[in-house]
Amino acid sequence: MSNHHKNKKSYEEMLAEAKNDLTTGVGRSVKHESAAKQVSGEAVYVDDRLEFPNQLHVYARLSDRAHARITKIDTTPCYDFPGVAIAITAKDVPGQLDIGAVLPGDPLLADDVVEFYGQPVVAVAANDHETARKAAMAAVIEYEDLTPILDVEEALAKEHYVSEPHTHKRGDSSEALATAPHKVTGAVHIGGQEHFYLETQISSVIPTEDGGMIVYTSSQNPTEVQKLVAEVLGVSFNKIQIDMRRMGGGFGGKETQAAGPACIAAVVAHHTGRPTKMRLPRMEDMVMTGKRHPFFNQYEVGFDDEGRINGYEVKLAGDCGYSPDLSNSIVDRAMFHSDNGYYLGDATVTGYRCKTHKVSNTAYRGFGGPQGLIMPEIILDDIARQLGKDPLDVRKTNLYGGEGRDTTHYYQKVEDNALPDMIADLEESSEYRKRREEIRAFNASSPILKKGLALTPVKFGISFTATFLNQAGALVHIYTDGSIHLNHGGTEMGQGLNTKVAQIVAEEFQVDFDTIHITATDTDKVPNTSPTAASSGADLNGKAAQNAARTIKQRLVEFAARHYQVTEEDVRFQNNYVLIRDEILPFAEFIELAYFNQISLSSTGFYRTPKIYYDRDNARGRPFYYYAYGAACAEVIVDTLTGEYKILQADILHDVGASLNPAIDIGQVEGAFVQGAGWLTSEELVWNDKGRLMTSGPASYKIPAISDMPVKFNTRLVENRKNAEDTVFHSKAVGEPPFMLGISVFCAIKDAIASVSDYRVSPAIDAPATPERVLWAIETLKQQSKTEEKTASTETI
Ligand code: MTE
Ligand code: QUE
Ligand code: MOS
Repeated sequence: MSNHHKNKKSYEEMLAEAKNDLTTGVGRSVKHESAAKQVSGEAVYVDDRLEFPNQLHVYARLSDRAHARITKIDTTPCYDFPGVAIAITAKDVPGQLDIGAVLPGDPLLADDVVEFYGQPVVAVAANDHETARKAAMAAVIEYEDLTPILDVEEALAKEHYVSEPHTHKRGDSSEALATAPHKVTGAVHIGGQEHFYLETQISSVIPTEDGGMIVYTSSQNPTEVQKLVAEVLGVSFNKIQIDMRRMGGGFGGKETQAAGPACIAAVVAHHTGRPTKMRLPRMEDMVMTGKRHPFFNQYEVGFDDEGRINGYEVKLAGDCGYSPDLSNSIVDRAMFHSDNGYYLGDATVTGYRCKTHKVSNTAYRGFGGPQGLIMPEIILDDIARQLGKDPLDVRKTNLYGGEGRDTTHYYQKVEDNALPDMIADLEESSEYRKRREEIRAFNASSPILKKGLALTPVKFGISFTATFLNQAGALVHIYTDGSIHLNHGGTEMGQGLNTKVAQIVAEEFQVDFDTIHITATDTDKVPNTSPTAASSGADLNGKAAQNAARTIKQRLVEFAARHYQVTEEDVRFQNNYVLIRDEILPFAEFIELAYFNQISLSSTGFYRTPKIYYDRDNARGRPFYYYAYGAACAEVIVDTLTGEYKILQADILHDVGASLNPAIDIGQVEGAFVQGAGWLTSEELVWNDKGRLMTSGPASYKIPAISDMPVKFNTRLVENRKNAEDTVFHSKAVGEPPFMLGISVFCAIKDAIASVSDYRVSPAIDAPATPERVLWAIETLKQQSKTEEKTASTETI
């Protein structure tokens, strides 16, 4: 045995240390593995990598028509610029042109027709980015205009779809509506959202032997980038290696949209034999890449005197843009969440996937869920105003629970519903009732400034609804110094996935977090991975890594039992030590011993989610392994002369089961809430009548800033409520669910507006509720009140 363990501790010292708990394992607020490096600037993103000799930079020339036939492309003027290596069009793609994620429809470069303003047509590679840009702008592209459809309502009326409508149905909703004591009907536009990740889309490609490529990319879906790069080049998948260390934010925007730049760079590298990088400038990124789907939603809902819903008909029309991308699953998820946490009675929910000549919309935190989930919140507000009740009471009346009221409109049973307790808890801790009275009094005596309050819940289904995606793999090596190399199929986008998975492995081996080196996601290490999406990164990859660790651990236990002539139960891993009945060894020494005894110290791990299934044809099943829950209470103040507003206070209670890392989870909850509030308040996408995106930079597209944070922000995680299902350490997914807590801000703004009509009218307002829209909604209510007053005074004469 080696003798490099110099300052050997005594047996008693080691035993004393081993009695302590590990301080960096599961459930601890270990700091994000990249935090310090991100603050100091040492964290490496794709654009920070050292460039290679002969490196090329690519710029894409985009279509300036929403819908047109290409009649001419001439790239000869591009070559007038010194330093230009190549200008490519669709004709130069050696393999498959289409890079559609699920269904075809997304040509890498436009071929024959363009279908949105901003579609890449020509890509130019040069020695530097600026030369590539100038040369790309010199290409001659001529078009013959075709008629675009730019409006989702028009697409819906014309049945202009990217795929067929689909319905979830329980009971006879039309009969229920016909006999309902009361009804509300309405229609609302819900806006889309730009991802605004800090790092724009980027990929850097190096040609290798045998037609292969190494691709450094900022992608949530390395396996799909591998597949698509292989397909556009016409080579087998095993020639392509993807390396993805971290993203500067993804939010769903790098699930499918990262593939385009990677594939364009790969085609250039294929033709030139030179390393090639494609990084989108912010404006091009905003114009070229898909966003959250805007929706146009219509509803007709019947209810009783208590405000209890008994008939529910909702039509959800997603504006998919020009191609399918992930829209099938996204509109499905909107449909799955059009109940939020409420029992709907007889329900018909139909989803439409409308095709418009705009950029193809894609995944964004919540994946269509938010656009469906907001509907019952809008509807329950309408019901409350009509009945003159507090919206919170109407919400509580409709929660799942009680005899025959525990099954969703897609026939999944809601087990373990945390919402009644959580809402009661938050109602008390936020002093909802007291503040409701104070706000009524304030509004009665404040003619211009009006306050609003709303408490809204979230129930979000966890699992990919495309069931096969619920799988993950991992790879763990232990080296002879006891250090551990960890790799898994998930990707780090700031959400803390690597930190959590490392904590899980640390916990299994009972070693400090620092013992574990987290490495870049790499298709050569873990193959055939699912996108890091659907909030399931830690659930899936955490379990896979745990399984890999347990495989190695079991070998170590068997070895120790043999070697020391003890039973397996005598072998314990505890706080950086291995205890073997009366023996104790530091972890590293034990590993070295195992190595010399020819024990394999490397293993893969795999996990698939149990219990879930879904029959889409009959719209029935258990698509979700479990639900995550949350509730938020928001208070706002609105200036009725300008429509401007501020979030005065937000109180949040969120359920993450047994938290893997409370600090990271609270960060996710607060970040998601603010991002959700931004979606519904200041983030407005505007297109002109030619289909051109007018809000293509931070000057015209307003994401929340620090000054938009709630003045008082109280966030709590539910304590002592483990996930009832057998998830990794009984935790729950956290990434997306709290996004929809931002709906409380939208409802609070509507509450403040409703005060103008003494809460008798439910203001009709589209999302986002920008100051302009708020002002117009207030003006409309004021006009209505005036007309009513006049009528009333005429009557009394
Ligand atoms: N948090 C940060 N900081 N950056 C991100 O890009 N993406 C969100 C969420 N939280 C995101 C984030 C989205 S859309 C998802 S699906 C989850 O993180 C993905 O990670 P997870 O499954 O590991 O939670
Ligand atoms: C949630 C998600 C995704 C999803 C379903 C969800 C997601 C995603 C897909 C998907 C579906 C079919 C495919 C595919 C991906 O479904 O992110 O490659 O063939 O990519 O409920 O987040
Ligand atoms: Mo998140 S929208 O599932 O990437």
